[in-house]
Order: sequence, then C-alpha cells, then structure tokens
Amino acid sequence: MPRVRAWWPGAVAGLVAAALALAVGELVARLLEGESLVRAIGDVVVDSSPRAVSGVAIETFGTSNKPALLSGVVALSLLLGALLGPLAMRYRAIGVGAMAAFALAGGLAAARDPFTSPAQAWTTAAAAGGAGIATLLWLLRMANEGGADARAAPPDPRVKRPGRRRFLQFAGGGLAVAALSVPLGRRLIEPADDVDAQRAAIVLPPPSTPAPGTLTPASEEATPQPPPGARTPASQTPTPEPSPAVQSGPASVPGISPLVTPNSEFYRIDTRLSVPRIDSAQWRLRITGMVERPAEFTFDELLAMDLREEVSTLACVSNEVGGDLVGTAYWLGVPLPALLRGAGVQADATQVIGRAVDGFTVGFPTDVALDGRESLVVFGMNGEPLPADHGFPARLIVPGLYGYVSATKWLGEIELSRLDSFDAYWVYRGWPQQAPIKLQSRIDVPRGGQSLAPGNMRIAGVAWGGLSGVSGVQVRVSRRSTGGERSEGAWTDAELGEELSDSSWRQWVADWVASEGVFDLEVRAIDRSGMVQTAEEAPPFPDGATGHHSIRVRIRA
Ligand SMILES: Nc1nc2c(c(=O)[nH]1)N[C@H]1C(S)=C(S)[C@@H](COP(=O)(O)O)O[C@H]1N2
Ligand SMILES: [Mo]
Repeated sequence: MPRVRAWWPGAVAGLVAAALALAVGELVARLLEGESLVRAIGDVVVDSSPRAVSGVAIETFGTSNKPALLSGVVALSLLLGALLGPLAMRYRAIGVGAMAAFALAGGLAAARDPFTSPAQAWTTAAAAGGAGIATLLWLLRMANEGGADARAAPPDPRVKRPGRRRFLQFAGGGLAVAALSVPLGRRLIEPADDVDAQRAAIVLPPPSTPAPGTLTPASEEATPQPPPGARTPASQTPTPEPSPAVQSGPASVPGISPLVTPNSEFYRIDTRLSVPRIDSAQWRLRITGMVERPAEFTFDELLAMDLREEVSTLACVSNEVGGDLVGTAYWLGVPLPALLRGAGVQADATQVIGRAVDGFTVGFPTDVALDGRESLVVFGMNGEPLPADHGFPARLIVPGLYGYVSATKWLGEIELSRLDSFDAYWVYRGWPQQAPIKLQSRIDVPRGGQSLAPGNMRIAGVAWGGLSGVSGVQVRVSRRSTGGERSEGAWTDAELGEELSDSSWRQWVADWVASEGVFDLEVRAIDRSGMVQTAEEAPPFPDGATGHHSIRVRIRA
C-alpha cells in the first residue's frame, strides 16, 4: 500500500512562503519609499468595488474599513499560500507560477499608485515574488527530504527523520522572521514625514478681505479686541476666547462642539489607505478642459494671488443623524471664480471637476461655482497650512455642498466639462451628482444614555444647513412612562450662539429643569428661509440622512 502523502508540509511551506513574500515586499517598499503592495491591493479593492455594493454601502467604505481591509488582504494572501502549497508539492511549476502571478498583481497595483514609480513598484514586486518562490522551493525540498513526499524512496524504518524536524524549524523560523520584519521595518525605515516640515516652513499670507469674525493682523490694529468666536491668525489654536458677552451662551457649555473645529479634531473621510505626501515645490494646479486659456500654477503663484478667508461647515453625506462627520473651519485660499474667469470658461462647460493627484474626482455645476458663494482653492485651514490628512498642499471647498461632490483633497487639476459627460468618483458609484448639505442639528450634551441628577440642566449642541444659515433651533423634551408611552412635550426655542457665516454651523443651548424620570430629548433646526428640519427619517444614501437627533436620558436623585 502506498503511503498517503501528507498535505500539511505543503500547506505550511505555502503559508510561510506567502508570509515571507509579504514581509520582503513591505521592507523593500519602505526602503524604496514606494507604496506597500498590501496597501496598493487594498486601494484596488476600494476603487473597484462594484457600483452596486458602493451604492448600498456607505460612502465611507474604505475609510471605516481600512484596518479590516488591510488585514483581509494579508489573511487572504496567507490562505492562498496555504491552499496552493500542497499542489505545489506535486507540481512545482504551479507554486512558482502562483507566486509570480501574486507578485505581478502586487506590482500592477503598486504601479497604479501615483506616488510610486514603475521602477519602485516592479522592484518591490520582484523582491517579494523572489522571496516567495525561493522560500517555497526551499521548504518543499526540505519537506521531501523529510519523507513527507510519497515519491521519495520509501524511508528506511530504522532511520529517524531529521529532515522533518529541520523542515519545521525552518518553517517556524521563516514565519517568525516574517512576523517580526513588519514592525521592525516600520520602526527602522520610517519614511521622512516631510509634509510637516514643509508646512512649518510655509508662511501663509493674510487674506486681502478678512472673513467675518476674523481678527485683523495685530500690526494693523493697536488693541485688537477679538469678536466672539474669532481666532487670532497667528495662533495655531482656533478655539475662541469666550468674551463676557457669550459666557452664558452655548459656547460656555462644557462638552459642546467648539464653534471652530480644531484641525486635529476635524473628521477625515477619503478613499486613501495611505495619505498622499506631496512636495509643494513640485506640485502644480492645472486648469484644463473646456476653457479658453488652460493654465498652470505653482504653489507660490497661488499664495501670491488675492486670497480670501471664509469660515464654513463641511459635512460628509455619510454622516448619520447625530454623527460626527461634520466640522467647521476657517479656509484660506484663492477664490475659485477668479481662477475660472482667468481661464475663460466656455459657455457649455456646465461641470467643474476637481481632480486629485491620486485620481479621486468630484464634480459640481459651474453655476454653483459662480453663484456668488465663496468657493475656494484652499491651502490654509484654521490659520495653518492644510494638514496632510486634509489635502496638503491644496483642496477645494464649496460652501453648502457635501464633501463628496465638492471638497477634493490633494487637488491637482480643475477641469471644465459638461454635467452629462463625466461622472465623478462617487457619482459613478451611484451617488447623486447634486448634493447640497441638508439642514441638521445635533445634541452634544448631555450624552445619550446618561443617568443624571435632577435640577437645572443645559441641553446644547450645534445646527447647520447648506447656505441659508440657521436662524432657529428648537428642543422638545418628552417623558417616557414605565409602560413605554411617551407624553410629548412642546417645541421650545433654544438660545443661539453667534453666526460666523451663512454656511457655518451655530451652537445652541436650551435650559431645562429636570425632574425624575426617563426622557427623550429631541432637536430640530430652522433656516433663514423658514424651513423646519424634517422629522422624516432617511439614511445617508443617496443624498444625506434626515430626521431629528434624539437621545434618551434617565434622571435619578
Ligand atoms: N482626494 C480625495 N478628496 C476627497 C475625498 C477622497 O476620498 N479623496 N473624499 C471627499 C469626502 S467624501 C469628504 S466628506 C471630504 C472630507 O474632507 P476631510 O477629510 O478634510 O474632512 O473630502 C472629500 N475629498
Ligand atoms: Mo464624504
């Protein structure tokens, strides 16, 4: 009877080979400062996820799932290695071919990366593939010497199998080296974070027209008295000094969202697994497409233009009711209309496309760009050069529009086109082409689910809409009886904080004397046109969540 061939040495060999291929790929990618093969494959998965899937899934796919996606790529690679190993034991060519195909896929994915040259991508892929093939062949040979291969001469029963132990030692060693090399490589060869060095060296010129609530530079004013909510351009912290006038207002409530969101707390949403690191000296902004005079600007040329600073609220369409994918910042940049007029927009160019250096695109109607709102090519955020996460060196900001149709980070090109001839990144994936920010409000304090003592209480939060400004916020407190019925309270007006601009959120506060019981606290906003925020509940897809933010608290002595 022929001995049944053991499958597991092949599986072990395949798994270890895949692990070492990944590890060598990571190390070489880091040494060459190119894109990691694992991340590059993850990016391909994000970008090519079927339209149907993205349409149903939220637009934050690839952001909220980044760690899961990367672990998935690694796990799948190891699994494939383990499955192919036993086959490779019989047919070496299959093992070698599969490893090569694997490296080829990684190389193709990395070559797609705009910050990785083909030479970097293919050197990395070749090193990874070579390591995988060498490991596989070496381990398989050792497995055979150990007698795991039935084709080997029947082992002399008197001979112990030193090969088997050696095989396991080498396999375990290979796995350990692979596991260790990743964190080690990360520590040893941390790529120089040159974006922060660049940002430190950039001096942002002051805007020619300051935004409302912006402090005139100290040199021009003897005793600067910041208006409430204003920030000092020189200071890196946008948190306003509360003036006596607002101390009793919403701004003074502990736990409320700051009127201006600090950069470090500003939400981040994008499709990138690794943040683009752009050299602003090499960077260019091109104006292309349906224009009379295509143009190209360097970073310094843009800085030297007439700058504007505007404060506005940016929201992600994927923000759930009560969610935190929304923030407000002072944006400093060149007015988009000026750039467009300079280039001469053709009459039938109905769409402005904002193209990122990584290929991401947004699109919005040319009419929106020219309707008087302060759309900007932005390079300053709250008095600092844009952080890498938020689009260094330049991004678009169009007040009143959700980020996915307007706010291209790592901007490289503004292309004029027609609405019906190009679908931007998320539009192609099923989201609507036009996406104004919806009227929304959020309760920041108290937190839902809290147990609180009876007495005077402040309910506070923020409210924002598109362009029409928030003119009112109302709060309703409803008691829930033990039976679960709800005795609905009346809507009462909250006190509003100051309004920095039509397109920025407002803080609000309502006082409540809480007695014992369980209560639902609910909020709704009213804009200047008199529109009341709808109670109708809708999910983020397709055009932004609606409904009232409502929280439940228990009041207990
Ligand atoms: N290059 C690039 N720009 C992008 C995105 C992206 O995926 N890539 N996402 C957009 C989306 S969906 C939103 S909501 C905003 C978020 O900007 P923030 O990360 O600065 O908050 O950026 C927009 N700009
Ligand atoms: Mo978004």
